[in-house]
Amino acid sequence: MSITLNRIAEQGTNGVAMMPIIQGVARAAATISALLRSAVFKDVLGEAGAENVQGEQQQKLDVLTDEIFFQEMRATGFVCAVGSEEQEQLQVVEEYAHADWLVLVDPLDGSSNLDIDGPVGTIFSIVKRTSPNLQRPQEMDCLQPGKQIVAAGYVLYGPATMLVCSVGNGVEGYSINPGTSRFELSHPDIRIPAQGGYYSVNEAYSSSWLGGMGSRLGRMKRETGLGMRYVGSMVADMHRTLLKGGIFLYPADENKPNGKLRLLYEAIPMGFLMEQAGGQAMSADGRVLEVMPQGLHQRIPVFLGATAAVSSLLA
Ligand code: AHM
Ligand code: MG
Repeated sequence: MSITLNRIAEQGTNGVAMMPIIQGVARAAATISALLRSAVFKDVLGEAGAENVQGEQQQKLDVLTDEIFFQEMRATGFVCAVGSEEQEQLQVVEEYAHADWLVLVDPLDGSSNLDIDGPVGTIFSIVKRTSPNLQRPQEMDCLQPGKQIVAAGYVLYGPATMLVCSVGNGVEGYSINPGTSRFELSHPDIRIPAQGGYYSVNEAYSSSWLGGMGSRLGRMKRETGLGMRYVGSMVADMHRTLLKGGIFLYPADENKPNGKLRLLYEAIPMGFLMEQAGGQAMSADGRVLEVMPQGLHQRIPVFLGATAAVSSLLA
């Protein structure tokens, strides 16, 4: 008998509250997965002709997936606003502006992989609003340190479509079963292996890394003997790191003094999952989950992985 997402309701103190929102994420994921499979036959690949708030070219699929995700969050009835990497400002769900929960999302991470049929993903986290429910939700409601988020996860659109999530009670993975079209539990209790695995970083930037990262990485490679893998799609690189062990990092460099990855949309949700899976999630000055966000689109260097690898790198 297969186990469905309903199992989330039985987990920890937040499972019941989180389940309808994570089911909304799953509906969005199923729609996005189908859209990606048929994208090459429709006019939805390539650039949308606009830049996002980060000054990056938006792909048509960035725009479409952002809209799909927002509509599914609205449909849950439990989400008062969505903060998205693709939107400069918080998007309020007008009908449910008094609801308790905000969702932060990178609807299509790694979208530079789309042209080569490479893996991409959706990353999300869920926080409880801090403003009174009678008010409209505001940006401030999103600016909470990662240790206060209640749930996070990602969807990997690879050979299988997989939802990996945590409600603060460990990490589980559910895969779409093409026979039933439902997400079914495929990876219970994901724990990062303490030893082995790979290091994963864009080493092309090593000559301009800051903070002595080049020599730190050299030392870590000697101490751990890890091999190297890098997809350039954070969800795929994190997924491998969680399942196989090792470390994923995106350090600061001369051209990107705060790194590339976004605190709210990428670092916090992935850091939450990494800690829930028994690993470490660090930035330049300490735990990712302790960093107080200053803005919706803030960037931060990240070092996520097994304790031995992270300690060896940052010692
Ligand atoms: P995106 O959100 O615009 O897709 O950018 C984030 C992606 C991550 O998935 C990945 O880890 C990183 O950018 C790769 O960057 P680089 O090409 O500099 O190695
Ligand atoms: Mg993105």
